[in-house]
Amino acid sequence: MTASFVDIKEQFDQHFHSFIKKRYGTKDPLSQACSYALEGEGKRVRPLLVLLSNQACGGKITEALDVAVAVEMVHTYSLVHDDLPICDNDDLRRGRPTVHIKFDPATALLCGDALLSDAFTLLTNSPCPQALAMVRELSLAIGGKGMVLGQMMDLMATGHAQELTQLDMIHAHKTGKLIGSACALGGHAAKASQEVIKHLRQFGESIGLAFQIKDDLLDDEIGTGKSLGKDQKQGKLTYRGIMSRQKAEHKARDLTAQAVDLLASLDTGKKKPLLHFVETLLQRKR
Ligand code: GRG
Repeated sequence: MTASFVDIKEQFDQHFHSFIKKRYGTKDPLSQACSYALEGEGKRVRPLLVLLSNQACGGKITEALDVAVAVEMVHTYSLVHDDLPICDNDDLRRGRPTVHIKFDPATALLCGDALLSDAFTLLTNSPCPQALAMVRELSLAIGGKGMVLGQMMDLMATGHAQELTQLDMIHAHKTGKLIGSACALGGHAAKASQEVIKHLRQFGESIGLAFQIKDDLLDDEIGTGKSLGKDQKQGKLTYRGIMSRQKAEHKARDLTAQAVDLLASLDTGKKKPLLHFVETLLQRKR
């Protein structure tokens, strides 16, 4: 039977909170910081994409829950580090003080490091050889050829004249790679074929770019939970900075349609909650 989005979200939340309690439930400052960072009210887009992609391939949710948690830990690490005074210097994240404000910058740095490493420990809970393939999938997506490279490209571009191809390249790495790997990891956990995993990765990368465009559109509106319009104020390249609202919305819609086409070979009923979720990402208000 195909589980609904609400069922999957409930199962993830339950698993996630019991993991946090078990792993970071002690009173030491590092565990407290990790627990605080993970418990912030995020949208959980990436872990839900793991679980929905896994279901779209006919996988069992019980075999993908730890994988989904690992992906949210990596995402959280990136936010904790990105908020630090040496990077974006943000004091608000997910509607409350950032980790370095609540604790201190050194603790925030170590909290990000711990979340990143612990995420890989969790991936190795999967049976071999999937565990190895998953470690490779995630590390390639977030390292020096993936998300971190995207962050570096963003830093180098800040304050300079910018164009669309450069912006696409930055966000394809900074946002798209992790989201692409989240979808691919759902396929790995379901023991899908290499061909299906490749299509899921490309699907997620396109969705990731569409997600970033939507994020930029929301950045000049109220209620995203981060400092309002901060990217634009810092001289950062944004889609809204170089194209009209209408064009940006059109681009996000085109990318999503292209992504959906990549999943043509998957069972219509099983992929329905995934496609519905992707549509809600385009319509989201935060
Ligand atoms: C090593 C110092 C150092 C920094 C690395 C790689 C990196 C930090 C940062 C890149 C991550 C980043 C901030 C990407 C932007 C992508 C994005 C749209 C983030 C917000 O994601 P949401 O909206 O957030 O899913 P929630 O809070 O809902 O999970």
